[in-house]
Amino acid sequence: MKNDSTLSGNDTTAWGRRRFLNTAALTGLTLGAAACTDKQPAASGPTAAPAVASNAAHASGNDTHLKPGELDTYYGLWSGGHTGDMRVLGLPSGRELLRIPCFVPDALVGWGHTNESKAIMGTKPNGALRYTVGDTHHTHASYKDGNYDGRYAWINDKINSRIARIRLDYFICDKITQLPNVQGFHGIFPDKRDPVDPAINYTTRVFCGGEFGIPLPNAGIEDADTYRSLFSCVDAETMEVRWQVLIDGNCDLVATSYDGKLAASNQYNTEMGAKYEDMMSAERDACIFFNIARIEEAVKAGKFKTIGSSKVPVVDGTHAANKDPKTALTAHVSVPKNPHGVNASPDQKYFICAGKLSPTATVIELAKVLEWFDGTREDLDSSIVAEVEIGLGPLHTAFDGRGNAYTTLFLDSQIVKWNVDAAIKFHAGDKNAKYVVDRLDVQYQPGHINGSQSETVAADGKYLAVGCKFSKDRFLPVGPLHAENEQIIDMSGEKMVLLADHPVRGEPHDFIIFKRDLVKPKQVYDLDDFPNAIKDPKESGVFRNGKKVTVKMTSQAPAFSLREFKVKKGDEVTLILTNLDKIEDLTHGFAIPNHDVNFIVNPLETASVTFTAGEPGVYWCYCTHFCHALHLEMRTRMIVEA
Ligand code: CUK
Ligand code: CUA
Ligand code: CA
Repeated sequence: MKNDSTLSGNDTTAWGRRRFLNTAALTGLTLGAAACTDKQPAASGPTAAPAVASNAAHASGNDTHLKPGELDTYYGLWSGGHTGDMRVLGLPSGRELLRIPCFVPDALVGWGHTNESKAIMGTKPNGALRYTVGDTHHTHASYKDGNYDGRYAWINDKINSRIARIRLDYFICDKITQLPNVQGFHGIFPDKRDPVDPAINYTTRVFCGGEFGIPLPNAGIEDADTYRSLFSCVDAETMEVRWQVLIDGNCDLVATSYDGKLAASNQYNTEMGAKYEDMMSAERDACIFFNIARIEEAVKAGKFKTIGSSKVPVVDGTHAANKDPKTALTAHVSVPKNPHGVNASPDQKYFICAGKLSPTATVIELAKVLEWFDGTREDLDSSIVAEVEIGLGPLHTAFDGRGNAYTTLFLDSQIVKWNVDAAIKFHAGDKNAKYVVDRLDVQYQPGHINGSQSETVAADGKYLAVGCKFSKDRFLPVGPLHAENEQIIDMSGEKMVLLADHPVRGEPHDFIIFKRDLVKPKQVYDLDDFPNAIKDPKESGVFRNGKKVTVKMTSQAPAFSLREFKVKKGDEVTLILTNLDKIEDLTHGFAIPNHDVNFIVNPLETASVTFTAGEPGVYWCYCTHFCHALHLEMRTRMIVEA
């Protein structure tokens, strides 16, 4: 079935024996990973095709090779994975433009070192950072009228259940919130409008899926059968947790409807197993739907409890409490075997769950789920309008705005392009409906996929990016840790065309791609944004209050306002630096030898650090960011006296 675009929906015999991934197929999955050591690429063994072979011949002319000085037409926001940051890419070139630190300290910016960033990241009573590791998976941006509005993006930290907000005017993280009573916060998705108030046609909530069940409250070791997880709603503006929903099973990825009424999460562990064998014991799991308006009514009516020391209202979304559709807060649509990924189609009608351990994609019609909540549809599972076989190990789905879905097949190392309407017809009994349009081998083992503007009403079907977990032979070997392979695909034609490979540091997971004119980045700060700004170099100086010393300084190329400053050994020194240069791109740095201090100040930015003055001596504080012909001369002396 490799790259066999002739294999269509009615070709069921080819699929029969692969209907479900059982123990044997799971062995295949293990082999897939082990196959990295072989010459042969994993699982289904696609051969490495020449990367850009057919590009020149392709009619669309989509080209990833920009001329020097030429700008990209799209932004990509990429999750940074283990580095705990968000990466900003230009597309279609795939050039990395920026890393925005969030959850993990960053040496360029001084993130996790400046007082301002520490306040956002959170500290222990002794002033040290609460966490220095992160694991980001999913990033999504704020919406207005079904398209990105360029205000915010959000990103999750799976390890410590934190959500970070990125301001898309300055491309900085400005708030981080930790979700109470959640472990393994995985899926994240903003709502697209308010379910009740039509005037609120933009994002005001961000939904967060809790993946790991834990004792609630998490005190002592209890029987794993009693573990539960929570679905959380965070206020997009205040970043406070508004409410949580207690559920059976788990949450994984999250999707939201365009009308604001529904959010959903795929559930792979409806068994509530504590071991993987248990987690895959059932043939079907679920996609859980949350009725947002009803949940908020229940919270308003006081129908909630709280857990442990958290004050966040928790409503009951478990099966037992939600049997009556007319009052139910949640609904569970049956989906085959350990689904991974749930994605909202840009025509606003469907959510698509990928099967992972089943070779199928399940198409759920949202209007029918709403009918169940209204009491006019008895059988909730009849909201499934298609459940079609697409290939082995389906994970995530993107869209082109022309009715086609593009799903990654982890085990087959392929992207399958399939037509949603044709799949619905096939499911309804028209065995001549050919829903598989094209297949493309990718290198190798793809996870997330996304198209330009894919998860908006403005899906434009130009570029597709796919995050391949294994790169194997695609790049120069650099020891045991391979780069991952992010591939760019031209999706504008009937057939997909692979345009380029890009090595990336692991492990990005998810990303979004949107038109460049949707954001209006600012390149110079406003002095008034910083309450501690030193607006005039004349305010500079050393101000002592017992053992606490404040050093106020400004920078203007090629000098700091203080050419030297004196402190005493053991002083608690807070140094405040305002960059009074207001020219675009004129950033200064500030490093103090042997004091673990290094940070930058962008044009008209103020940042501060607090440290203890060390052994008596002279310490040359220098500018670490090339700013001027006299950059190397841009220094000041910290004189530490006994
Ligand atoms: S999960 Cu990584 S490939 Cu965290 Cu979005 Cu599917
Ligand atoms: Cu200032 Cu370099
Ligand atoms: Ca399962």
